[in-house]
Amino acid sequence: MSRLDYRTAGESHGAGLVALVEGLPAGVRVDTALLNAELARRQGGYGRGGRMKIERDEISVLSGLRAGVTIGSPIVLHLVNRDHRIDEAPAVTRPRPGHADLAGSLKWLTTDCRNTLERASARETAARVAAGALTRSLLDEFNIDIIGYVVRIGGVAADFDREAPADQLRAARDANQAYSPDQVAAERMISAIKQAKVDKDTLGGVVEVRVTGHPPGLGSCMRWQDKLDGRLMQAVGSIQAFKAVEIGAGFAAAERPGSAVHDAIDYDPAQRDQVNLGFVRPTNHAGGLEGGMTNGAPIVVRGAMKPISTLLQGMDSVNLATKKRERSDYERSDIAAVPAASVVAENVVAFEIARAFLEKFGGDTLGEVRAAYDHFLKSARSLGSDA
Ligand code: EPS
Repeated sequence: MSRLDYRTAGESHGAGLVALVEGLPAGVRVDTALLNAELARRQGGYGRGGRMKIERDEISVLSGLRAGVTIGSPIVLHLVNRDHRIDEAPAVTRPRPGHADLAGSLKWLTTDCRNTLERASARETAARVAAGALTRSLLDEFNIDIIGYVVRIGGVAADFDREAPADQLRAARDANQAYSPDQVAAERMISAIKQAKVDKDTLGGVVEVRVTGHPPGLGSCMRWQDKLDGRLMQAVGSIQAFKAVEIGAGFAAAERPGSAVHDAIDYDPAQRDQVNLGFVRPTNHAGGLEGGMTNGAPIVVRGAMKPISTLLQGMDSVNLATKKRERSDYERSDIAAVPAASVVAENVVAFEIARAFLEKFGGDTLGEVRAAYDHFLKSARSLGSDA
């Protein structure tokens, strides 16, 4: 039985993208409609450029399923690039500050940034969304819910009840093109993106992901590699253009005394049958993770995305062929991709939660996973004695 893992391949203007997923147990019915819905959401959101009018990301499953159900073999997910023109695409010799152009050209010893940008491009996130969305079919079996949304674009911040039920948050998020649960802020975010376009500029923002319904004990404090907070930070921090990741109170926790940061522990026997096993926390500054392990509270992860690095106005740069000062190259691009990035964040978090879930409850078949999960909850509930 292999550990749940995935790899991606594909260039932005190559023939297509592939995600190879290993380690899902046999017996999981895969909802390809859900995969396609997540891919469509990633293509959307206000601020996207012309490319998304060309592409129509629809998944083909090349292996790993029989009649829509996993059989334990590696699963290959394939997406076609309609804008396939990598061999004809022009050289890019004036690196765009903020993009991978300069660092990659120096690394791979070329004056043409295209080799790097083709892979560094956020097009690759479609494959990551496909892999993450695939694991939702497993997570759904255990009522684990994951939602990602936008909490800031540029200077506009959202304000809403984060503790609202996930379905309510999802309906509010899906009611606007900023993918933010705050409708008023969403309108202002869209205006800010429109203004950035007029200014030939771009905008970044902050996305947040909430996980609920998962049991305590995912991740481990025993090896640094297994700490789930660090793994979520890598999953989110490795999304193209992300520059910071916070869990729970994050950076704000460093400014407050311990008594105002740590979440008191209470026990409510009425909640014993819920996944928190009855252990109630009046606050959740820890973002659901203590010691690199889930503690039964919702997981809250935030990621900050810098503005898109391709500017219509260009920026000061240097032509790599001549070493002369010139404005950076312009490649067709998005003005803001923060809404799309919230979909990516949601699905990379899903993958990491599924991986941690299978580390604790893994088996070759879904039935074995369910038995391990039920056994754990039963044992955890019988710890100590109720007052
Ligand atoms: C990107 C540039 C644009 C974006 C692209 C990311 O692509 P193009 O150069 O073809 O216009 O649309 O994002 C995607 C293709 C996508 O699927 O998200 C870049 O340089 O990072």
